[in-house]
Amino acid sequence: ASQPPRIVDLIGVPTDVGASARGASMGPEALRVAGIRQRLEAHDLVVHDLGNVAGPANPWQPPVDGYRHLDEVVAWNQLAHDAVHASLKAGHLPIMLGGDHCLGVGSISAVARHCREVGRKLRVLWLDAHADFNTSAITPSGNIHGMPVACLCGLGPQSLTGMSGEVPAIPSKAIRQIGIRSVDAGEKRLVHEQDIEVFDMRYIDEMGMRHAMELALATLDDRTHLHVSFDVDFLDPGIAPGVATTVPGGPTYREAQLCMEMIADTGRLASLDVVELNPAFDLRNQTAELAVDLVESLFGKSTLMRK
Ligand code: NNH
Ligand code: MN
Ligand code: MN
Ligand code: MN
Repeated sequence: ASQPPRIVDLIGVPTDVGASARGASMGPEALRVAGIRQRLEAHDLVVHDLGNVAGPANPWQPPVDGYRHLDEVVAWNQLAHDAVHASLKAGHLPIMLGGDHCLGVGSISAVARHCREVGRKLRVLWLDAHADFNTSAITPSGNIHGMPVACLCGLGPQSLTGMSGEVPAIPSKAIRQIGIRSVDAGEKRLVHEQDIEVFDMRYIDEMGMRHAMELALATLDDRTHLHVSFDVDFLDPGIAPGVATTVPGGPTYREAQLCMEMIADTGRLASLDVVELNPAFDLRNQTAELAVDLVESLFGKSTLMRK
């Protein structure tokens, strides 16, 4: 089997329609200002910055039937889906610069479709403080950024669940969630029902990030496409204040670095989302700079020991 592609496509998807705080739409530009392109180029990657896709404005409305801005979320996800799929089809490695995490539906359904087309297995690592497994019936907010994993597993509106051409887009057993520490009551029941493999903060406290990642990355082989969906609120708010939905008690700087380095060591990373960065909450772009630092580690930044 082939090595992962070394041409990286940066795809900006400036949304905040899936959230109830404005500002994640400024995420792509903040990541560019923090030097994401240059930092990747320093690792012998060829970087194509494709700019931002252009979708509908945020109508800033309350939820309807359990969904806030469903039409706009579908439109933006279709754009994300098409851009990510085109990048994969070209043999490139797409990095989707969000935008809020509703975009995980478009991005990962494109990855799932691509994997079906080329006969690869899929592993999705969901790095997040939240499980993102709500449905319209149980959501406390109506915010679709709290629903993408459920949608990918076939629970949600057809306009989102069907985007890859098959429902569910991915089997729940393809998913590993890491860093979870905020799960709503109804959501918790669904995560158990779907048997999602979760390495929550309690697990990381007791067993360590190293052991969690060893298990999350177990059984990858050279036919596996590894996708990382990196919600920046995964990180402890003390080091990453630039998100709208901070939850205390997240991974430290070193734990986050180890997580990324262990992913890099697999050599299987083939697509990435960086989402929920919200410059309106950030301090002097520090969270964007940290996210870029961690992305660099995902692509193999390492100390002398492992060079
Ligand atoms: N669980 C909450 C909700 O569904 C919060 C989701 N917010 C996130 N998810 N940032 O990653 O509204
Ligand atoms: Mn999320
Ligand atoms: Mn989150
Ligand atoms: Mn280096």
